[in-house]
Amino acid sequence: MSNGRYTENELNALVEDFKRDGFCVLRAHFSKDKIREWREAFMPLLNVHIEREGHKQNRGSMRYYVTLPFEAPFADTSVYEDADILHVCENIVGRDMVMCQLASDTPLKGSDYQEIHSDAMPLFPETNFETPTFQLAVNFPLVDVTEANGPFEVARATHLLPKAEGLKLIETGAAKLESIMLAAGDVMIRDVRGLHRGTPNKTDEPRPMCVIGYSRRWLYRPEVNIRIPRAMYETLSERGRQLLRFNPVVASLDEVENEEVYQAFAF
Ligand SMILES: O=C(O)CCC(=O)C(=O)O
Repeated sequence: MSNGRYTENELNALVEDFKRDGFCVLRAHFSKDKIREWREAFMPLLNVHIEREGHKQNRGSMRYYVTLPFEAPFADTSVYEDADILHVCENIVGRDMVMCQLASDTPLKGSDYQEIHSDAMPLFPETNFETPTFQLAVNFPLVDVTEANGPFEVARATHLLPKAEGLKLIETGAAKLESIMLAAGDVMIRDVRGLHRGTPNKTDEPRPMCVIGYSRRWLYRPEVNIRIPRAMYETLSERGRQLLRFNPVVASLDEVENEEVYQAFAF
């Protein structure tokens, strides 16, 4: 049960939006100050990533996927244990869900349209069958998204379709890619299979979009994990320990390999 901003009815409506469209949006959910704090901490990390391994262009031209370290300000219970977000997510992927990803996607000037894709491979590729939702991305931008800085585009109600069927709907115009205009503080919860793409950022400012992954407890994505420093682990709440239970606990973040392993991303 949430003790957040929304009533039970409003939360149920968000879950219904999600089930119908493959995503739902919580407007003005985080404070502008919180988002500013994250952005200020994020920009140096993006610069280090670009310096060290930017040549890999891991999400296409001038577009970068960067894992966020599980330390302040990103290891923030007011974000990853947010009552409303957890309520919606639990009602979709189960009370025993896990948090498996804390990262960011950032297009810069020179980025391009990505191919239309899903973020997960089919669970049963030998069949033409898609299951109910098993993996969620909770996305929130660290700047206001505008037409100019590369809005995320998604085709509504493609999350439960085999990819080829979804693509056909888009090709024939029966489904349309829509720009999701999120302001700093807005949050989108989406099924990672909803067909989507990144669009070009034509401005001089990066457009970081954070992603927190929550998934069914049995899902294993070797491309993502959250390394939890031992000292941080000791401070986690009971709910935090439960959510993060399958992630590695490490002595210190200085000792872990920081190279991004999540390179193949479009399924
Ligand atoms: O950042 C975006 O707008 C979309 C990025 C994306 O879909 C991806 O890299 O898989």
